[in-house]
Amino acid sequence: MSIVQQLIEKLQKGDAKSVAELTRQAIDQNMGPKKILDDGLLAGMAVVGEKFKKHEIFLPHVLLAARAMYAGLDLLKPLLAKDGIPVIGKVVLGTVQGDLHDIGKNLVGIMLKGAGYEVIDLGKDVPPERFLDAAQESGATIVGMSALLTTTMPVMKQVIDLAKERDMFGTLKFLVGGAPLSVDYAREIGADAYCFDGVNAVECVKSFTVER
Ligand code: B1M
Repeated sequence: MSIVQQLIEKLQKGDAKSVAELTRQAIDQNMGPKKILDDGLLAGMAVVGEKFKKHEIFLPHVLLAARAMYAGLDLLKPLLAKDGIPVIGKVVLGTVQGDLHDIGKNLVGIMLKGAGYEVIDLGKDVPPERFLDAAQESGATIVGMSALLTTTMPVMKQVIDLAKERDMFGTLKFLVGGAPLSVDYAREIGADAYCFDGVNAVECVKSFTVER
């Protein structure tokens, strides 16, 4: 079995130690970091995402797989930068105030980083002004917000309204996601895109499918 196939298998099993070892081996064999990422780690995560969607695996498996992915990604990060994968944009990312669900947001962050974006991850329970301050400080042009609770969804609108007040609305693109959201809700609050998963978030960031 090739190293990338082994990576895909071990990542699915959430075996962080083996994923780190295999990633190290692949690096030592001069496999390019982009190939290790795309054909190994991201391919493994894509299988995990599909299985999770079909209820073939459950949340603890997703968490373990994500941890294994980080074990490999940590080794690749410096090489990816050296390999000249250009930072194609900066994204401020966080779970909105009052909401402690950060697993989906973290997966989105991984996918965006893998696609070449610099991610400024503000964590969870992030107050509205923090999103905008971070964008201003970092020069990011994209703000990504996650919410998993119907009670915290309205915080996204508060962020966008605050951007309008601060005259930042025209210069920022707002990307929203999380299980209770929808395209209609994204439109209603003035967001530029609603994304249903990490892969889709990358596509959304690239194309911004929801029109204002
Ligand atoms: Co809570 N929880 N939870 N929870 N929790 C839900 C969300 C819930 C649906 C469970 C249920 O009742 N069936 C329900 C919400 C109901 C609602 O409002 N609609 C709920 C509740 C009610 C609560 C509490 C209020 C429970 C209580 O205390 N009574 C409480 C609230 C705490 C708070 O946030 N203030 C609570 C707490 C928790 C834990 C802390 C125990 C834990 C979170 C741990 C953590 O995140 N570190 C937790 C969990 C794990 C869940 C479930 C089981 C799983 C969520 C998850 O991580 N899914 C969830 C039930 C469920 O969804 N089946 C539930 C996996 C993750 C990969 O998917 O987050 O959807 P998801 O992310 C996806 C997409 O949505 C999308 O991409 C991701 C990858 O595919 N996406 C984005 C997400 N963000 C995006 C951003 C983007 C783009 C795409 O761009 C920026």
